[in-house]
Amino acid sequence: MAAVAQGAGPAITRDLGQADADLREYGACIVADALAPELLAELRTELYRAAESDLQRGWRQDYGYGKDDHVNQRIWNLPSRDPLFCDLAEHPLAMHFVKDLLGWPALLSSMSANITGPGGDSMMLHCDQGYMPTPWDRPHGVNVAWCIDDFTASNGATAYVPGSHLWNVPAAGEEVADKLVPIEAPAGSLIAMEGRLLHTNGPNTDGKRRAGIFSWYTLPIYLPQENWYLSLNPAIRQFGSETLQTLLGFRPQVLGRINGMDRL
Ligand SMILES: O=C(O)CCC(=O)C(=O)O
Repeated sequence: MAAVAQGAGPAITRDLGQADADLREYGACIVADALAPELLAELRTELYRAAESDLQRGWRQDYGYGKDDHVNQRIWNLPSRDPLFCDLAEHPLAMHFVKDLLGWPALLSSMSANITGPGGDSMMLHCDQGYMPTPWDRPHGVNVAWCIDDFTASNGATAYVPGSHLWNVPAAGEEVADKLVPIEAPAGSLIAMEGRLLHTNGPNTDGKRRAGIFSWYTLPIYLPQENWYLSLNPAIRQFGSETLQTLLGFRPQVLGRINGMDRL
């Protein structure tokens, strides 16, 4: 990745009205202290436990989104790893941005962690709704990212092109590399990125891992990226809240009906 631009883009805020405005202007917003310290600590413990378990069992996965990188570790299907991640999927702040940008009902398309490791490279510059048919004139999804570690310019922080959501293009090449801005935010912050925003993660050059959790929500007309019907821990079907069942596609509305009905 080329040198990153500094100083552009929204400031971190605690004001949700400001965050909503930033999301519309820049395609991203950053909310400070979104996670209470105790919850952040628990999430961090569970996430790194899952990462370690995958490493030890040989279940480790990389995901360079079009690039061959074997340093960054991806952990998919987080709701099945621990109920804490289910709570995070329906966290009031996440639901705020989902309802604001997409309306309701919406689907949780995937929920995964990206742990950038020392020496890890950036993934391909992309926008999350890049697989959805164009032309676009609105977001069809929103990615709610949770900073589990501090995000810094040297440890692989998410980097994005401010305002690129308004270009309405699925991808861009190296010509935009000098417009990339790293999102520097302390652990416990939330970053919301609307689906058309061009972004990636930065290279990690500082010797420590950086974990972020990425909850990708879409309009309820798209097949989810994670096949919840096959991969979800059944306990979540049994005990999950109504909001969670809706997000996971188990509360049919217009689509996904059973013999034409919205209940079994
Ligand atoms: O790890 C990051 O900072 C970015 C991850 C990302 O771009 C994605 O999951 O779509």
